[in-house]
Amino acid sequence: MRRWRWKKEKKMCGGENAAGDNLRITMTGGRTAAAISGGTGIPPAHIVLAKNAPMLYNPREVLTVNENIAILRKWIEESDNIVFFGGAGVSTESGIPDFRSVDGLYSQKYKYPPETIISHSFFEAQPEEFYRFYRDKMLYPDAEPNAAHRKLAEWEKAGKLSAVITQNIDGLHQKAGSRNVLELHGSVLRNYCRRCRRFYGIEAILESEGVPRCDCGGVLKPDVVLYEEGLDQNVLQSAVWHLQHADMLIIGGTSLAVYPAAGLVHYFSGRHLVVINKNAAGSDLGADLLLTDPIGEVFSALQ
Ligand code: CNA
Repeated sequence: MRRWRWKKEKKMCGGENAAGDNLRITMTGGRTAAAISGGTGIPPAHIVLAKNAPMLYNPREVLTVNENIAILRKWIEESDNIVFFGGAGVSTESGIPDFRSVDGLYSQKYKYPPETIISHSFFEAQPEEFYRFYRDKMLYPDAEPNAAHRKLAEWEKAGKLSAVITQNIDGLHQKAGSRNVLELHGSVLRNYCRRCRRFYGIEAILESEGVPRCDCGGVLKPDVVLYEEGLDQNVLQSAVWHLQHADMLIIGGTSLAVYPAAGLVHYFSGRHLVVINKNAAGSDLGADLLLTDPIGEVFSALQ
């Protein structure tokens, strides 16, 4: 039912209302239109609740992009315990491809599927092939944070955001200035010797050929959670704690297809759930606000 609704909404997404505004985003949630509109300057008649799905066919009653940004801005102003949960889509506007978009890594052809190559058993069996793919497709040392990374860091500094929970392994949140970053899947910036546990930076991988080795002769392994490997329990526990205590959760740029990470969002029970994703991922979470614009553009509009 929700997917059906989403498709109908997507149909609406390309249209225009009577005033010629672009209509691309739809409200859902348990509040009344009057409650949502309060303080945003948006007439309640412009607010569509999911339970009134047929109304989506009336373009005059669908929110414009700017109206949704106004609501998001108001909620952010009111919040002092925002948690952001993100994935690879947060960094596509920094030039790092994601996995599951049409032009993502999974759509390209390799000898083995990417999820096979970046698995624990593949690393053990064929480390040279692993590192060939890894150097070619997973390392972006020159990537810079975009507006989304920067805004999240700003909110943390201002005491509005308590944690960034990320599935990303690119270190861009920290590069933007975020401090409490819970890296569910580790980081390509850290690598360790499997024999003596000495840590190395990304240069050790970039400047070596074949299978990189420690001075002691041990094989280096990225501090990244490969498929078939478990997540760090401390990071998981901290993520659960922050989600349980948040008053607002923004989920952005993730297909929510990788578990157990994706299941964590269900620990949130605060006031506002916002999903920002270019495709339908997350549309079944019952979000209060669903935005389908590129996340960097959304965060830029919040400046
Ligand atoms: P995914 O499965 O590739 O999903 C990405 C999602 O983001 C898709 O639903 C896209 O529609 C959406 N998306 C893409 N660009 C944007 C954008 N600009 N604005 C809004 N939405 C966008 O990636 P997930 O993170 O969900 O999957 C988890 C994997 C991906 C983790 O294990 C990561 O380590 C892994 N990964 C990380 C990176 C990185 O660190 N930058 C890059 C590629 C893959």
